[in-house]
Order: sequence, then C-alpha cells, then structure tokens
Amino acid sequence: MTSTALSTRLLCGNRVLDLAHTHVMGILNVTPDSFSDGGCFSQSDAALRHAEAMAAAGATLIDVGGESTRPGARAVSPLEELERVAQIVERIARELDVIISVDTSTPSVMRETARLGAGLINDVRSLQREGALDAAAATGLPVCLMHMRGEPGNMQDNPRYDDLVGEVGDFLAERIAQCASVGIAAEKIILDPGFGFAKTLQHNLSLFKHMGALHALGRPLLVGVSRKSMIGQALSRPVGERLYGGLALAALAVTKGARILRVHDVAETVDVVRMIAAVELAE
Ligand code: YH5
Repeated sequence: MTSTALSTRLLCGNRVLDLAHTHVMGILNVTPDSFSDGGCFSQSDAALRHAEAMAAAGATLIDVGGESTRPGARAVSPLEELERVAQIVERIARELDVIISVDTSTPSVMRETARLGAGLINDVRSLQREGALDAAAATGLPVCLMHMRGEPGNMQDNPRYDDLVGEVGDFLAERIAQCASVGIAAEKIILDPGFGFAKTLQHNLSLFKHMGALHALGRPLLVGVSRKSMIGQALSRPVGERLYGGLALAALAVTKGARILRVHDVAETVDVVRMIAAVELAE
C-alpha cells in the first residue's frame, strides 16, 4: 500500500506531482504569433496572464513550448527557442503555483529552463536528439517520453504499422532503457502514446481505444488530443469546433487510466476530471 502510494509522487524541481489522481496540463505556446494581439501588453505579459488563467482554472502543470511541431513549420535555432521560452518560464516560476513543463527537444533549452524553474521535460522526440539524454539526466527532472516516428515535417507521410500498440510500446520501452543508461530512473518517466504524431486517423482511434495496454510498461500516461485533427477528422469539425469531441476523449482517457491530460481548454477539462472523481468517490 505505502510503496504504491509513494511511487505515484514525482518530484518536479521544488514541487511534488502526485499521480495518484488525474491532472490537467495547460498548453502555453510561445511561438511568435501566439500572443500578438496588437494590445499594449508585451508577449511575455500576455503569456503570463494566459498561464495565470489556466492555473486559476485548475491546471496543475503548464506546458511551455517555443518550437512549433506542425508539419511545415520553420526550424527554430536553439538560441531562438531559448529566447522564446526563458523569460516566461522564469516569470511563471516566480509568480504562479504550478509545475512548469517545457515542451522541448533541445538540450540547451532543457538545461537552461531547469535552472530557471522548470519542473518537467516534455520531449515529443523522446530525448533522441544528440545530447538530449545527457542534458535531461543532468537536470534531474522527470521526463515525458512520447511516441513519434520520423520528424514533424515527414511523420505523416504514409505511416504504417503491423502491430500499432505493440510497436508504440516497444518504442517507449526502448526509450526507457536509453534513459536508464544515463541514470534517468524509470520512476521519473511519464509515457505518452503521441496522438497525431506519425499516425493516421484510424491509428489514432485504435491507439486511443487500446492505450490501456501501455500500462504494462508500469509508468503513468499523459494524453494530448486537445483540438487535434483526429477530432476534426472523426467529427468533420474545424479547429475552433473541437471542444466537445476533446472533452469526450478526455473523459475516456481518464477511464483508461491517463494521469495527465494536456489541453488548451483547462476549465472545461477540469470539470470533466472532477465529475469523474466525484462519481468514483461515491459508495
Ligand atoms: C502531445 O500529444 N502535442 S504539440 C495540432 C493540433 C492541435 C494541437 C490543430 N506537444 C503533444 O498540441 N507533447 C504537442 O491541431 C505534445 N504530447 C506531448 N507530451 C501539437 C499540438 C497540436 C497539434
């Protein structure tokens, strides 16, 4: 009893993340066009206010990302990526009671943002970039390893799997082993099936349906489907009309055991999580 209870607690810098229950992670994009509302606030003020609103709505984590992983997005230099995220990481760490996750594959960004107060490294490339394993290990922070094949620019070119869930599981198991080789303990790892990354609609739906099988790897799951094209394609909805589909997937993900939901719509998703918890706490 005690050992299971203890193993759900992850030390994220100076904050504890208790994965005995489900958490909502708010998405904070800090690519140049994200907060250019033409107003009199600086980009960093606008981003901080957005982070503040998500924290007030119940996000326990804020995922700060300075690199666009959309197909066709321009490559960003490590320095440019760091300039985008450093100030906002520092300000959130100083002003808000949340765990800062950094959505990055760049070793120097991992090291520097950890120093500025980040609590979690979220790498869609699963620490496969040169130097990323060592950089992540040096921070001592927990890491989220996500399944993807190829690079964002080519990942949607005819993705094929013989055994989708098995191959996603094998990939994540291999990345856990690579982490072990540099001293990142399995206890610090969160796993993510990588919805929308190198997967067709049918792959995404099938992986979602069977994601429970990934619990065999023994680590908590993070799910990111908010506003993604799997909702758009399944429901024929443009990106601005994917909230209800996303909330349905959020509820399903919780029932399938996901412990972190990475979303744009924090308040709505927090209600989903709380409502499920209320029912589960009933006699
Ligand atoms: C993820 O799943 N995704 S960036 C296309 C969209 C909407 C959203 C309009 N970072 C994940 O959020 N990190 C991203 O359609 C992530 N898991 C983890 N761990 C892509 C994104 C998005 C893309």
